[in-house]
Amino acid sequence: MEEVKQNMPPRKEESRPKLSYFNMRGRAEAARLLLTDQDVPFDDHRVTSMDEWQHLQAELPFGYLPRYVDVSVTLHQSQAILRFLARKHGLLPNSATGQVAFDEAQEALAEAQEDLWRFAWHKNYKDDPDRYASGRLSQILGNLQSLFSRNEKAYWIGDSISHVDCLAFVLLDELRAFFPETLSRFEGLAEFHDRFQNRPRIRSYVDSRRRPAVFGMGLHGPKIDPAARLEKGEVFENPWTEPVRLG
Ligand SMILES: N[C@@H](CCC(=O)N[C@@H](CS)C(=O)NCC(=O)O)C(=O)O
Repeated sequence: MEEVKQNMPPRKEESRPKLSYFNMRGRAEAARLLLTDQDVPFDDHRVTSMDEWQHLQAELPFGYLPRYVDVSVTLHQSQAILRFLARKHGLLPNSATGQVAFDEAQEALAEAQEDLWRFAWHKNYKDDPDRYASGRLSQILGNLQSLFSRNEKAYWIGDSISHVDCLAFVLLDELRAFFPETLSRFEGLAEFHDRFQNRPRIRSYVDSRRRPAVFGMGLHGPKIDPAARLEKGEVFENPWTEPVRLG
């Protein structure tokens, strides 16, 4: 029985990776972008109800999404998923020393992302966004711009696209939506954002309705992309609240 199974080609749905998350960009978006840019078909599974979430959560080792499953691995933790995808699709150099610059940049970007997301959970955060923009956010972006300009290329690290570029785009794109003036002061980062967005497969994803309209959740509910093309009556279905009307 086993032998027969080994000689059979994998069924199509088995060979297709599955990325599970919610109907938001959040911690899954960089992986979605990487798979999209590399032209890898995948099942973009989005949990939209409490019932489904409770069942799935019981299977998860850390109780959180995203989860990535393919024929060889089942993986949790968004940064580990990204690194795995980069290795699997040949976007990382082989040597340990060649990889450290990617790791350093990935960690710096992930830290910046966490900071931005935490900001949206601060009490009264909507009252004084300028203080965050001109203080902490500008300091973070200054450091990131120095890191980016060290490479003197179109990419964050190395000579071609990597998971680090996908992660950077997710961060900068949320800034494009909520802190456009701050982003425009960091010209190198703003140019990177526009260049990345114009990669053909990324462009068609960004312009499509497959892309979630919601960045993530904050204290006041879903953070909606002001540039999203919403249909009249469109709702954001999620496990935590009643469906939220977007359009
Ligand atoms: N360190 C984890 C954190 C994962 C995480 O916090 N996931 C959140 C969504 S962003 C989640 O699953 N929340 C579900 C809930 O709390 O009900 C990662 O980066 O993957």
